[in-house]
Amino acid sequence: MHPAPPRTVDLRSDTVTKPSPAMRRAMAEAEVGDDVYGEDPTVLRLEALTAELAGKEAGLFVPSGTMGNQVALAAHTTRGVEVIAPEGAHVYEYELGSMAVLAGLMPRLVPAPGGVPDPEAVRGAVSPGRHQAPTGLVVLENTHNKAGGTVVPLAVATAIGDVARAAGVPYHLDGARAWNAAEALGVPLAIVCAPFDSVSLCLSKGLGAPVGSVLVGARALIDEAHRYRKMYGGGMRQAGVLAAAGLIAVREGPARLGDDHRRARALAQALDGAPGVAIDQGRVQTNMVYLEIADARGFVVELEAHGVKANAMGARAVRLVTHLDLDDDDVAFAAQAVRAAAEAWAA
Ligand code: TLP
Repeated sequence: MHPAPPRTVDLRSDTVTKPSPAMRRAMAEAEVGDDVYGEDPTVLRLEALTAELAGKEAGLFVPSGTMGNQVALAAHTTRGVEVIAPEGAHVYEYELGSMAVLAGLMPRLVPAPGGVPDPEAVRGAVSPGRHQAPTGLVVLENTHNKAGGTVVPLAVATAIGDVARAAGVPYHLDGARAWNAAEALGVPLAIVCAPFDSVSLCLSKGLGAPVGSVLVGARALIDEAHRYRKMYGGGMRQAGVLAAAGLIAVREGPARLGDDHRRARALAQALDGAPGVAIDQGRVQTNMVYLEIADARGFVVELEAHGVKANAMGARAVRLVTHLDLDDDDVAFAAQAVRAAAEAWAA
């Protein structure tokens, strides 16, 4: 039996953050209307601002990153086509088969070492569609969650876009953490989004909003996605109470993502050489640290007993994520607690 840990630091995800007092105030005071009629001024402001920052024509506020991806996938395609995506993609691994269930789409995964597919592998995966399902869409993820929060280089994202264009199919970015990619690359968000026809951007991850994502793209695509948002149950009526927090997240969140990245690096370095744990330091590029360890689920239980909450992301992978609700002291505590858990585990 372990004694109770002195405190608990939650590193399960950057989704666990609580809205700030300023967000709660803005939510209470938000100007609202019925967003299904396009009449919520706060939602419209959030959509316009996010689209502008991403360098796209229009935006659509949706309840989650999953819905942002799924309305985009449906709006870009017809039933019975293939969607090319990198291995480990969230749209394949963690969206409960929704592309198949909701839109009749079939995923075709391409290898993506470190989260980065080879454009030639994407070219090779394009199906002409005589006896096979034709390719209908290419998807990329930046940063790539399951590969370690890794950043896809701009040249690769552009080259894959060229492949998609040559094949005559649209190109979607799961940009749940595109702002993290922009921070790591030292470029504005619009540069990360430039090669894509649509991008789903999450406000409820590193930016700290309690709820919501914005899908951005050309007006016609966003109009079609609006239809699917309603079909999928995402017509939220007086959603300005949520968009008000989202506006603060978009205005103030990106500037502090560098702190999360610095803390993830510090955590990874502090854990270097911990017994039984391997860390690919080269993949610690944004706000995630992946530990490779035998029996990830068992180790997560051990970690919790030492005061750290983490997620197992596979049989041998434990993910630690830095976020807005942590400070340097929390990260130092977590580093020491993870090391102690690894020592207890190895003993
Ligand atoms: N990812 C969650 C889990 O589902 C794994 C997390 O804690 O990281 N795209 C990417 C790349 C994501 O990481 C996530 C969330 C989503 C889409 C979906 O966002 P939500 O949870 O808002 O539907």
